[in-house]
Amino acid sequence: MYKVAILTLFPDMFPGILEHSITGRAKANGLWDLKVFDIRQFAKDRHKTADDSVYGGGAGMLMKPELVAETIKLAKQEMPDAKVIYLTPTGTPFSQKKSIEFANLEGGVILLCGHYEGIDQRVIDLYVDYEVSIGDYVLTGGEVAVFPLVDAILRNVEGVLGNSATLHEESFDNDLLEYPHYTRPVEFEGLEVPGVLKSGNHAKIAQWRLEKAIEKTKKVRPDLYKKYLENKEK
Ligand code: 6GU
Repeated sequence: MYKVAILTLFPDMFPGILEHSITGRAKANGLWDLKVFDIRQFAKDRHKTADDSVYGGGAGMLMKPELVAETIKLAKQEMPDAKVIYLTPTGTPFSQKKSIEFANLEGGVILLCGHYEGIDQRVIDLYVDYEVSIGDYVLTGGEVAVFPLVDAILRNVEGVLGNSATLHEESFDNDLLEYPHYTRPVEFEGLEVPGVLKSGNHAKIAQWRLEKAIEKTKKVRPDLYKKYLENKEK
């Protein structure tokens, strides 16, 4: 069973969407497990303060380091071999490749959701194994980012997708976006299904799909297309 721990100031947000659809079914089937840890539980004062001001001045607050550290230590008691991943806009970009790497972590993942301006650097230095961002935009907190991150990881966990989809080619394999898909009817609002897809000629279909994948990638993701060309030469 793949183990996920989420460390957050907003435990009520979970399991949320992870309880639905494919990830929800996989959880019900015992393929993965979620434990949510409330960082605020370690707050000492009557107001349960979880933030503090930043040394050197400036706007914004930081999560109190001792609360974050205590929560990580508690999660590690249950998952001693897990890696700690801190979700922050200043992290390494998350990717399909990273999602596979994280899915293969035997000890599971402890996901730390950042809030306010983030966390004290010493907590990162002492406890964090990976810092990841889900894209070049700023979210209100790591909780929002942890849903797509966990979903993308779980797709790579044995059994989650069922056997039908596992060996299926998909976007970001070999640095190409996927080709377009069609279903019935043959004609829809004046547009026809490309003839080759109805030909039954599997070599021709594969060739057409590759061409379309290249065309699409070149148009919407020139950066990825460049990578594809570079890797193809090797
Ligand atoms: Cl992981 N957290 C926040 N707060 N903003 C982000 C992000 C994470 N990834 C992109 N933007």
